[in-house]
Amino acid sequence: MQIEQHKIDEYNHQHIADHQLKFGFVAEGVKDIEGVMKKLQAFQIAIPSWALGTGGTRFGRFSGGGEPRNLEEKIADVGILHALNRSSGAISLHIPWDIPEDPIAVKSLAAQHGLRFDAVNSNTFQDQAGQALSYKFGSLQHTDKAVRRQAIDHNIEVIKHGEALGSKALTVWLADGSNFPGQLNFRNAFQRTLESLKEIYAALPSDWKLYLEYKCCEPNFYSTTVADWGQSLLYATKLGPKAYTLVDLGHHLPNANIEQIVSLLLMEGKLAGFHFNDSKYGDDDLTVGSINPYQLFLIFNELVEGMDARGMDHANGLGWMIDASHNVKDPIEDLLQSVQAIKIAYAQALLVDKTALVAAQEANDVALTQEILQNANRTDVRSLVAEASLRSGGAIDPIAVYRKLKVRENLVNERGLKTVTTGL
Ligand SMILES: [Mn+2]
Repeated sequence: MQIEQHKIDEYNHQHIADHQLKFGFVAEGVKDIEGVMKKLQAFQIAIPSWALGTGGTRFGRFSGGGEPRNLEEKIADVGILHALNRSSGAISLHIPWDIPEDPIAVKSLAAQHGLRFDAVNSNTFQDQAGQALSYKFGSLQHTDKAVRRQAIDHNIEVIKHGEALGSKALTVWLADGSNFPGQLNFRNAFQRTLESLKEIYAALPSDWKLYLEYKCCEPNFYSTTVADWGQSLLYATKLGPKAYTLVDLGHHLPNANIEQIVSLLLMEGKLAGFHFNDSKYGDDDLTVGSINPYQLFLIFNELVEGMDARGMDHANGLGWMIDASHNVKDPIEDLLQSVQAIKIAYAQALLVDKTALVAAQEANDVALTQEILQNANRTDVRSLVAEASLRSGGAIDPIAVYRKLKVRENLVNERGLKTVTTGL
């Protein structure tokens, strides 16, 4: 289904008075409200193709109804999201779960929904049906050169799919590592992985980037061959200027200071971008902002400060993507909540009084630095995010419209109750 613009406008019209009251109150305290609005409107977050189906755990999956059955229906779902919030204008494909059979048709379908294709993601963390060699003991790190060759070729094939759709980056996340002490020679694993990555890097088109994602543990429980930002940065530095470190919020050891990692990667010009999610225990893949919204704000504060220091465009300077699983919610509602949380944190970061903060930092006025940050963080910016959506043709309250228009019920009618999303 496609959401008709007049239905969004109708909802907005009914709630405009209340919205304007709230917006006017907050906007009055913002120095450059029009500048903030422009930045909020421009900021787009890519939706991964695997997030449109209900996620699960290794113990089970409880699917909802009306899940997209193919790539075309996944694009339609991102189209629904984008129509509602005007902030989800890109889709990130996972290969081989979503191989575009007819790239020209797929590209034009996406364009009809106002969507572009973000980074493409390869998959060497599982064996596909009919695959010649197994990734049981790793892919790019494997002791057997033939397995490494297969994994390299897969990544090059993913680049080709991405090229046909207009993507500009390849995201590599490796499950490679070891489950038990002694299983792996760490240096050999690193060197083999580096050699494999060099071949993939050499196949990148000139205007492409390689995003190397790290993860501290899981699925391997003893060591991971790209385990943390230091290791990812080491690979990225050895590979060259087109290689960058990708930060996934759920891929750190507990209590890691992610905002500091972000700050230093930005300083070095090696930050690729983000996979947004939230977690309490590990790689929980929960809705962005559902557990620790203050950390998200602190991360955005570093992002804004670091990007401004380098003169980068906030909307296009880095890759922004959600990577979450929402295993008991309607995926579309969950994604609307995630995008909302990201825009709230971004808006709050834009409100930080930078001049005052720098002065307080230089004067070692610790209490004042905290006051300045929390003053921005404690501002209720929801009406600013709503106004940005409204000005771009989206809904003041995307989830309310989604429910009012009974989108999920319509999707169940169209697709059926027991549909299964490819890849899950
Ligand atoms: Mn990720």
